[in-house]
Amino acid sequence: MKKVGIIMGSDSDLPIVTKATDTLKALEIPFEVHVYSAHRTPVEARDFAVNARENGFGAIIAAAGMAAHLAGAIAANTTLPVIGIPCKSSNLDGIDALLSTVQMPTGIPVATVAINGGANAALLCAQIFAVEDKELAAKLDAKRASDAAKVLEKDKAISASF
Ligand code: RP5
Repeated sequence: MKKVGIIMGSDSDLPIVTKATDTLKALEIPFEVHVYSAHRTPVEARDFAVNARENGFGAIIAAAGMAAHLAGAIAANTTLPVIGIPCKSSNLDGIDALLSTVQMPTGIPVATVAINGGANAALLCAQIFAVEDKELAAKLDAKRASDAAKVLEKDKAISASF
């Protein structure tokens, strides 16, 4: 199976990235994690993206906050799918990162998840990989069913309490 590359702009983004790594671990999808910044280490960020396909990656998650150009800068240097996680790391509550990540110009797409949406970024990678992987698709179906069962349990409990 291809690997997921996870890049974060700063180690301060790690709590959000952990939601993605936990999800990938649960689905047994291999991944690598790095700290490369579009602004502080632009050469390393670019090199990672340029070589990602050859290095066995099938998708890249880029997590960054503030003026979050990381996902876009990665996407500019690869045609692998890039999923951006806007991180809430300033007084603007992540709206700055959300707009910086989602508003990509035509030709260089970034699939942007919710502010701090680490788990969904991993699930989207899994769904991309599952297009060609029936075993992984079955795991995703099982997770959906288990998540739904948990909600219905909560429904029962709440409903019974009134
Ligand atoms: C962004 O600036 C990082 O992705 C992080 O979310 C934010 C703050 O970085 P630090 O100052 O905590 O390193 O580039």
